[in-house]
Amino acid sequence: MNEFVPAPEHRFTFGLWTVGWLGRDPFGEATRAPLDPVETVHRLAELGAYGVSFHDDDLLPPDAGPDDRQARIVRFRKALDETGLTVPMATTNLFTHPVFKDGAFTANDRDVRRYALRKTIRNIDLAAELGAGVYVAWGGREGAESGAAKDVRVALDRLKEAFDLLAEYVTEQGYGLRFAIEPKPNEPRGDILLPTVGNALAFIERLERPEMFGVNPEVAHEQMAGLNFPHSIAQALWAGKLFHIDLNGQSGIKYDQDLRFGAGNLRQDFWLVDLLESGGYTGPRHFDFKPPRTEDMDGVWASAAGCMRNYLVLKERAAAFRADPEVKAALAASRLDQLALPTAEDGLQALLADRAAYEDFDREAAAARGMAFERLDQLAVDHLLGTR
Ligand code: DIG
Ligand code: MN
Ligand code: MN
Repeated sequence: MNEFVPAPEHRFTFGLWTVGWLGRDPFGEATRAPLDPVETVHRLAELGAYGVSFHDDDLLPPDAGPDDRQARIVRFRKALDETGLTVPMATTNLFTHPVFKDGAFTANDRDVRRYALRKTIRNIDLAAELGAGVYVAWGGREGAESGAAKDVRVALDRLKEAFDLLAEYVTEQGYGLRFAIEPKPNEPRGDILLPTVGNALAFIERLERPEMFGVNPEVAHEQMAGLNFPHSIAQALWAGKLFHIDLNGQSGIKYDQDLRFGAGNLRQDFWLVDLLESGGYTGPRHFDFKPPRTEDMDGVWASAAGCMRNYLVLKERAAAFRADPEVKAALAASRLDQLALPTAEDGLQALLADRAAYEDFDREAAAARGMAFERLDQLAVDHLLGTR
């Protein structure tokens, strides 16, 4: 079957660190050799990707001298020019080096926090130079394993201070960059600050320039907390704060699996793609996944191709669901059109005076109505399974 062929118009992007993951985990050594970012750019272009994203350290060894740094940037830009791939997003590695063992922006040691800010600012300059529109901040080490080790209120003061400074810098430089905070509940810290989309949205509202900040939700991270990822995305969209997204797969409440997209909770993936394709999100469909350490390089590229194929299959299945006349009838039978009606567009006084809303309301009759959700959901399952 020749359909579901990825193309740049689909805006699929991958982190250099994903297909470049060496396969090292807490229980085993690397199973793959390092991947040259230039090869990654060419291979992803061949697969139909639109762009790549990177942490500073993925592209530039932290101790690279100025000449080496510049040569690597020139090689990377040449590959981008040759393939037409873009760099919509960049981010900072504030979690690998031991210096960040107690965090970066919320490390107890003030000098570590100042180093983390300067490391971030240095990569913001490169991100702007490469045309990125979004700068992601994943606070993987911002957190604690024990109660007295981190006064969370004070840590949030430091986190606010860091983001306010970064926003001040981007504004002063005139960069067209916005920030996307990426929540995660735990791992590698016992508990990570800003654990869910909800926490991040609430935090953003307390910043000095909240309009410069949105979220970068990741499928596996919300699902690790047992949450419904499409619901998290719906609230981010509702708040106008879905600035970026990390797509991957997760099967239940366990360690962060970072499976290829479509290999985890397929029902939530179906509703996610339905929402992304109808909810006005125009950003990259970014994959932040780890090809299992069982795979050789052929397996890595098959895994990357699978991310995009699964998205395109779900996109087609969701569109077919929405176009199905029986689905439209089933949505009406479940009164989704009524949900879209304001409850009291006639205002408070009219509501208080409306006897049908309380004094004459037939509660038993209303309670007796069936919602017809099962028939509606079975239609969705049939479309997901391709049996309609
Ligand atoms: C992990 O899910 C994090 C890091 O890989 C990176 O900082 C971020 C970018 O999408 N996701
Ligand atoms: Mn993850
Ligand atoms: Mn991620």
